[in-house]
Amino acid sequence: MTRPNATEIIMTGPLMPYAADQLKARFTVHELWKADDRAALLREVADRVRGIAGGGGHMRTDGALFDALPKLEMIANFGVGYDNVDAAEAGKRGIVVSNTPDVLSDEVADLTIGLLLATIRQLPQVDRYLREGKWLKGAYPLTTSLRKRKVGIVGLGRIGKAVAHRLEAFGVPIAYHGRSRQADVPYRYYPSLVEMAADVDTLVSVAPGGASTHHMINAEVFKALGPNGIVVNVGRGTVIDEQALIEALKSKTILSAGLDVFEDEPRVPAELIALDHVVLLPHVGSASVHTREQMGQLLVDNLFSWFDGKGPLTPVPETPWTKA
Ligand code: NAP
Ligand code: 8YV
Repeated sequence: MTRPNATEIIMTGPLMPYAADQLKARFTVHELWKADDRAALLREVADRVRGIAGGGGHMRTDGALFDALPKLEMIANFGVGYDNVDAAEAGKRGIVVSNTPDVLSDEVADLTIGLLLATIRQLPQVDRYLREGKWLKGAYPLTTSLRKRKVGIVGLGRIGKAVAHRLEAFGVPIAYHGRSRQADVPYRYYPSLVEMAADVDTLVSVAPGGASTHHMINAEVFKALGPNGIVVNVGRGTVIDEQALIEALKSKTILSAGLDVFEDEPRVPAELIALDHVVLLPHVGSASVHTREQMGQLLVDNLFSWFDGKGPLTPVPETPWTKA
């Protein structure tokens, strides 16, 4: 709906009504993904649009879109990961990008522990076994265990730390890999991912997407992890070389994997789906009503704060903002 004299923004894809309704109450919102001719809509609104509300599963927000929207001031991303936004290019053009950190960390960490245990104790497979009436013919085979495992976390950030905190209660040794050693964390730091993989048997990746992490978990890492190895990925699919993972699972170079994220979502390779010794989730790490509402509210609050002249609440590091 057009609101007289209201600031105009674009939504690049659907947002939950909880957030979308608040945006529509204040702004004139152009729903780009609904337009039959997106280029024509962009031409029509080019000189008026000052903000974008977008999200992980939406269209890529990059230089081509910035070119089309010369008055663009701010992009509010629905999600803490913003690899779908060219934030470096936005920064060069003075466009601010915000994301939704912290409000989802506990939810994603809970899911990560669930996925880790489901993978190790084969919970979906065990459930299928019972439903298929196989228990009547005999007990399910014994599984591997979290006991005696050593866990290496790839990306010990906000969510990685929440995962590590939970794992402490399970009594397993914890190590981490990132670009730098962190002061004040009690876990062993590995500057080399391959060396960490060789010393642990369970990798949990919570690293962001983008060029610097692309395929960092690859054939060499799987070989180092070894035949008892389990890989859990809740960060971004592009961090794992998916084809190398499929080969490693088929050849039993590693034991199993639990994945919430994939290289080309929502498309998951048929070869992966065909494997029974993996647990696959459709990117549901933050997908509870409670947490999605928190994320939606933070997106809305960022846009409102910006257009109230108070700056963004949670800008990404590539577009820092200081009050003039
Ligand atoms: P964060 O606090 O920024 O943590 C990211 C961590 O990754 C940091 O510890 C960083 O450490 C490390 N890292 C970054 N680049 C790296 C590189 N090139 N090599 C090695 N380590 C690197 O972010 P967060 O809030 O924890 O979120 C992490 C990611 O989780 C998001 O970006 C998103 O992709 C994903 N996520 C997924 C879901 C889901 O539903 N599955 C939900 C929320 C978030 P250094 O700086 O020391 O390298
Ligand atoms: C969301 C996520 O599912 O925050 C992130 O980085 O991956 C998830 O919380 C996603 O961003 C929504 O599109």
